[in-house]
Parts: sequence; structure tokens; C-alpha cells
Amino acid sequence: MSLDPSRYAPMANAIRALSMDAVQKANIGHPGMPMGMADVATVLFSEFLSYDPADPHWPDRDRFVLSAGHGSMLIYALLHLTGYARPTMDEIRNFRQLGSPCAGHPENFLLDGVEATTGPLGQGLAMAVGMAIAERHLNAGFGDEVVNHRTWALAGDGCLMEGINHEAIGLAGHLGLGNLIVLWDDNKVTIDGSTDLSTSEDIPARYRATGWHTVACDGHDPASIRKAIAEAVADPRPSLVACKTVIGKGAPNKQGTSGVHGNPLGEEEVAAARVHMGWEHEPFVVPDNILADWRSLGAKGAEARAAWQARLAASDKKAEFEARLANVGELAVPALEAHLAALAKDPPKVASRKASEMALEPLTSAIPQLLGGSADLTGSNNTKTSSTKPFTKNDYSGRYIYYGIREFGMAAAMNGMALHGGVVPYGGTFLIFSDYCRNAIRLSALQRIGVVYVLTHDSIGLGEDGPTHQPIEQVMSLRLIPNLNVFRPADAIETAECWALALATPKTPSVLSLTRQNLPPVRFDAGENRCAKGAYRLKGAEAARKVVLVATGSEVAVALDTAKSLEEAGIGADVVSMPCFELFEAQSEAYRNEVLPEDALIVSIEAGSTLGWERYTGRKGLNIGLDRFGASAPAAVLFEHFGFSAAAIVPKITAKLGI
Ligand SMILES: Cc1ncc(C[n+]2csc(CCOP(=O)(O)OP(=O)(O)O)c2C)c(N)n1
Ligand SMILES: [Mg+2]
Repeated sequence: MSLDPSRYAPMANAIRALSMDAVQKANIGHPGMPMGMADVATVLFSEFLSYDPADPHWPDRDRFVLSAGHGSMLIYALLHLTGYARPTMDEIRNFRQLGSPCAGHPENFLLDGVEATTGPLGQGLAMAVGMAIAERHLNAGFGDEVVNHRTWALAGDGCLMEGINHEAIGLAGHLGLGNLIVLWDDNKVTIDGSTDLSTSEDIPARYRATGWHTVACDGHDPASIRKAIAEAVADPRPSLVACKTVIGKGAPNKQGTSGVHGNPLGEEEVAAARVHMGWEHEPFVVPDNILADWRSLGAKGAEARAAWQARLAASDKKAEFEARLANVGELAVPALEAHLAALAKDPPKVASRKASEMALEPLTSAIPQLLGGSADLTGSNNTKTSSTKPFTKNDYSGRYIYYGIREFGMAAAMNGMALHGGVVPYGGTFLIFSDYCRNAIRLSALQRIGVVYVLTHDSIGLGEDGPTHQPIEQVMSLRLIPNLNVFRPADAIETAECWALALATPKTPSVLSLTRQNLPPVRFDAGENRCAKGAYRLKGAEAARKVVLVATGSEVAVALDTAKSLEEAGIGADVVSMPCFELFEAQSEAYRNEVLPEDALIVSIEAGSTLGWERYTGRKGLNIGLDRFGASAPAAVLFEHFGFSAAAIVPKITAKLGI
């Protein structure tokens, strides 16, 4: 029961009118993209996209990602018109105002139907790649009956120009993700003006070179749009549909210019657009007949969803599928029980990256949702386990992704996988290259999703590779990102505990900061997850307590050595291991004061930036760290050279104490 296409023009104009009026009322926003892509969106939502406004979380729905997030009014208009409960017309009227879910850029946690937070150009498309990966993986496990949907990304010139585009499409082409379709708003305009100012690239040729199918259409002609999308759907490769459009289409004097990209049209031009489009209705009024056409599409989606529910009900994999969509936190604890008991019995001296691999072995075996990978550092990040065979074009059931040297692409893809659901992604690179993917890590946190970053070689302790590879400011700067748990475990037991914690927070991503170099065990008990409090007293003072040494990761062993020397000099010293600032901050004030008492000299020891440690050491405390770049030499030499030894630290403490 598809719509009579002659109805499309007024339907598309409803999108245009809502967009220009909402932007005009807010007096800020981007009318150009929604007005330019209104015709393409109308054909897509009428004839191709599988969605049900009454059940926005239906697992086998198509995913639609508005990668060109500045055009947020397009998705707000579409959600309202097709009959999602929100946004209401009042909420659209309050576009960009405090409390309205119609934020400047679409936020996945504010509105059902917004599958991803977008706005940082390029990342929406890269997240769509991750969604398509998750879809194919679940399809391999559950079959077409249960999982078989498409992922659509609407992207602008900016999304295609960003460097991450290269990483994302390279991966998608290599993996042959045929259910992925990118609709390119090929309007040849960006903020500064014509794209001729900055690019002369043959974009479809680049896509084809990475294994994509490409097709073009007149983005204002429904028949042309339909033909191109149908071709994209039929082609087994991922597809780029170049939709030739006029930015701001419908605004007679401003369309086609960069002026409509990100500015209100102005009262005069809004009035002229009404005349030009033949739209006689007041702002924020959509006539019943046009709204009815839009709403009838929702009913079509309900049929598709009901058919899927019937297929699931009849499937012998129903229970397994539903279990796959559940949170994994509770599976992690029992999965690690025997491993932790064995560690406590015979604590190994291993690098924490190795300890991570040892924990991942039982975790990946017990938790089918875990989908691992690395940006070409598998052997260094220790991310591959015996139960995770490669995910390839010919075998999507694999659970290990060779991302290639694409850190940003990997991080964004993992965001897409987590947003899709049914998989829990973890991926590795060197900690130093967290800066390459930092904005995607930030989007994991902003979007409230459980991605795990395995970031190894986490200090000068990596040794001979030298300053280009030695993180200095990375650990502290990752702690600046809200809603991100940064773990820096001190030994094998802490590493397993931190893995359990990382998998227990589906709405908070985690970073595991892990060493290249071996670490002596500092923990010999495994009954209680002591890392869960973020920081805890590892060793109490023997002599009268004058000092509390608080350290993370590889420096916990240095703190224990230092405490030993202090005790020998009659100076009582606690040692606190602080694997996670964020979890410590969540503890009661009483607990925090108990661990870091007022009446002792607090000394932080961490082989990285000291800025930030004052929070715990105070103005009178002591910060042992590294506020300069490292050097190329063996790890042990560097630790000695930069003063991470009891011999170097004790005199600083005694001087501070005036002893
Ligand atoms: C990573 C990133 N860089 C810069 C911006 C700021 N910005 C928003 S839209 C835009 C221009 C995008 O051009 P295009 O994708 O062609 O959108 P159109 O003007 O056609 O709507 C820029 C530079 C951004 N949102 N994200
Ligand atoms: Mg453009």
C-alpha cells in the first residue's frame, strides 16, 4: 500500500516548512540541508526505510543515521510527521531551547528514532559502518528470519571530506557490507561557499576504488531517487547514492548558496518560500491531509514489525536472541571467578596487556556478545583470544575485527556496534593513539554506550620506541572526558577486576590503560573486587602514619618499594592503589577521607602529567610524575632516569616532611 507519489511534493514541503520555521523561531540553525534533502527523505521514508514509530526499538528495524547532524531539523520533522511519540509540535517549536529534545544536533539519548548522536562530521557515517557490522554478525548467528535489516546514512559534503571517511569506507568496502547505503547530499556547497574552493576530488571514483557501488540521481525527482535507491538496494556491495540537490531548495532567493547552510532564512525569505512552495499554512501547522499521508507510513511499518515478531516467536533461537540483547555485566563476574582464584593462588609477573588477554580468554568464551579487534596491533594489544575467530567478508560469524591502521574508524565503528545492540565491542591500539580517535571516545561517553578501549603501552615503560610513542598527558586527559571510566590496573588481579567493571556499565564506556612491560604482583587476594571503589588501601602504615602514597598501574609497585624504604626509616606510609578516579569520586565522602586522610602527606606517583593530581594531594602534597616528553631507552633505565624509584622519591618526601 504505497503512497501515490503525487502526494510527495506537499509531504516534502512539510519538512521544508517545519525546518525553516523552527530555525527562524530559534533565530539560529541550519535550514539548508533539510530543505535540500526533503525530497530524498520523503522517498526513503515512504518506500524503503523499515521503521515503526510505535516501536522505535524493534531490533530488526533499519537504522537511519543523520550523519550531517547540523541538518537536525530533518530528523525532527520526520519523527514528528511519521508519528513517533516525540518530538511533539511544541518541542519542535522549542528547537534548540533548554529542555526541548530537539537539540542543536541530534542526541541519541533525547529522542527515540535518533539512532546516533551526530554533528561531528564524518562520524555518523563511520558509526553506520559499525551498525552494519553488528547487523551482519547477528545475521550470521540468527539468520534472515531474525536479523536482516539495512543501515542508511545521510551524509553531506563535509562527512565525505573528513579523513575518517577514508577509514570508514575502506573498512566497509573491504568487509563487503552490502546492507549499508550512504545517501550523499551532493549540493556542492559547504559553509565557506562552493566546494570548488577546497576540493576537486572525484568522490564516487574514490568510493568505487574501495569496493563500493555508486549511483547518482536527481535529488528532487522522486522517480530518479527511487530508481537510484532501488539499484543501491539490489547491489551486493555497500552503496553511495549521490543525490544532486540544491541546498535550501524552496527558498527562491537564497537556495543554492552557502548562506542557507547555517543561517535563518529571515522573515522575508520565509514568506517568499511559502509563496514559492505554495505552502499557505501558518508556522508549525501541517494540514490534516498531509499529516495523514505521513502517518499512513507508520502503519506500514507496524505490519513489518508484527511480521518480524511472528518470525521471532516461531524461531527456535528466540530465547538465545533475547539473551543476546541483554546486558553482559552479570556474565562477567562468574566468567572470571576461576581465573581470579588461579591468579590469587599463583600471582604471575606479567604485563597488564598480557593480564588483559588472560582475562579476555574466559570472558570471550563465556560472553558471545564480545566482539574484539585491534587497529593493526593485535599482537601488541593482546586482544585476540582463542574463541574469537576473524570477522571477514566470507564469515560474518567471526568475533575479531582486523580494523587495519584506522584508529578513528575503529572507535567510531565500535560506537555504531554498541548503538546497534546485541554486541559489546572492545578494540585496541596504543594509548598514545587515543588522540587519533579521541572524538569518537568522547562520543562513546556522550552517547552513553558501553564500548571498551584496550589502550596499551601506557607510559615511558614502553621503552625503546621513544617519545613519539610514550604517553605523557593521555591518561590524565582521558580522565577529563565526562562519563568515561579510565582504568589503570596495577597487576593481573586488578586487570581482571577492571575488566569486570568495564563490562558492568552499559551506559559508560571504559578505557583500560595497560602496560607493555611486566609488572610484579601487588595483590594476592581475589575475593572482593577491590577496584570497584576506584581506590583502596593496598597496604597500611606500620609505623605512625605520616605519608599516603597513591599510585596507579605500573607505579603501584614503585609506591610499595617507596613505602618499604620509608618504614625502614621509621616513617609510616600507606599505599593506595587508585585504578579509577571516576569510581573513587562516586564513593562516600567518609570512604574518600578514610583512604586519603587529612593528617598525612599525600604523594601521587604516576608516570604521566601531574596536572590534576592536586585534587587528591592538595596544595601541600607532592606529585611525582612526568611533565615533559620521554626518551628512547629501555624501560628500567627510563624509570630510573626520570625518578620513578624509591631511591629518588624518598628524599623528596623526607624533605617535604622536614625530616
Ligand atoms: C568535524 C567537524 N568539523 C567542522 C564542523 C562544522 N561544520 C558544520 S557543518 C559544516 C559544513 C558541512 O558542509 P556540508 O556537509 O556540505 O553541509 P551542507 O552545507 O551541504 O549542509 C561544518 C564545517 C563540524 N560539525 N564537524
Ligand atoms: Mg554540502
